[in-house]
Amino acid sequence: MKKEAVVIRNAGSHFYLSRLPEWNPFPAVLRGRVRLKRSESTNPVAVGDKVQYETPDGDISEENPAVITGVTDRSNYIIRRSTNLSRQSHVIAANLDQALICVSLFFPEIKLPFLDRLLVTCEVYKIPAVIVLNKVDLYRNEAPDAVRYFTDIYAGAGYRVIQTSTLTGEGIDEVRELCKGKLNLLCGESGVGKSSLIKALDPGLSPKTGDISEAHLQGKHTTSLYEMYRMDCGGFVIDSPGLRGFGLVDLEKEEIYKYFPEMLATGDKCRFIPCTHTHEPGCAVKEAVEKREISPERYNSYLGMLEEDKKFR
Ligand SMILES: Nc1nc2c(ncn2[C@@H]2O[C@H](COP(=O)(O)OP(=O)(O)O)[C@@H](O)[C@H]2O)c(=O)[nH]1
Ligand SMILES: [Mg+2]
Ligand SMILES: [Zn+2]
Repeated sequence: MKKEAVVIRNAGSHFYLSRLPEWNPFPAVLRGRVRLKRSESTNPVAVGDKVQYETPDGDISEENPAVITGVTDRSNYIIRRSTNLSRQSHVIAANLDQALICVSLFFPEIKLPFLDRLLVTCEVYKIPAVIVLNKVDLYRNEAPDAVRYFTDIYAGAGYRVIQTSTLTGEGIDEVRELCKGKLNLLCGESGVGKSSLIKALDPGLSPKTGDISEAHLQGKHTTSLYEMYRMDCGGFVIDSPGLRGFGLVDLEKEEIYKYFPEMLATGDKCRFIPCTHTHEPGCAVKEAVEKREISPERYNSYLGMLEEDKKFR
């Protein structure tokens, strides 16, 4: 009988598997054939993948790991480009129920185009996304307008925004409630508090936090660690390193606007179809931006993606 499990940890070519929803982590390696079959990405197997495996003779250990022999088709997955200039992709996680996109307005200062790219990626792969606005203890009193402005943009685009502080515990119950019974990916820039959030959601867990050199360590020679945690509340969460180069591979230029939910409806009303929503007369999207029904920031991110798209073709 084939044995099946889920990948719960991936660092380079090292894996941990577990049966879910049980939790019995054990080490595993990849059989070469699996590697070749899925060579379009730099990692053929990612956290969240359902895999088939064989057990070795004797007890499973780091020195005597299980062997992954196959991967079940994914219901969805999120990828990034391996490097800024390559078309090769790296699978971050697979089979997700929800993405929690962690941001902070300051410390580090938010980069809206980066957030929008994450959101578009989730839309492309039909993964429901929630924005976790963390560290509000640091700036909400000092910059209430910035908080309101941000929330208006993203609530206006149709996203749920939850204000949290892992320091005061604000908003943590709400996030935990959303995580129950789901496989959640926690993503966002380095330093916004992703690992701290996991600790706050379940104090029994201890992902590494506060490593300020994390971004710097993400160079070519270090291996990024993706790790799933089982939370007390009955949900699972994948911690990811600060992600850059979140790429959209194979997205037609004419399609990009469809992954901005607030542009999707408006984009049908343009005079010319297809419309790139840049220079065409009678463009309903541009009119909506002028009327501020669509936020100029989101539109700006859209334009940035169009530009970037050109570079990769
Ligand atoms: N003031 C404040 N600091 C936080 C909060 N959440 C995380 N931090 C701090 O931000 C730094 C980065 O946190 P970490 O969880 O490692 O971020 P990650 O890189 O996204 O995983 C650490 O020094 C945390 O103590 C928060 O809600 N409020
Ligand atoms: Mg972290
Ligand atoms: Zn248009």
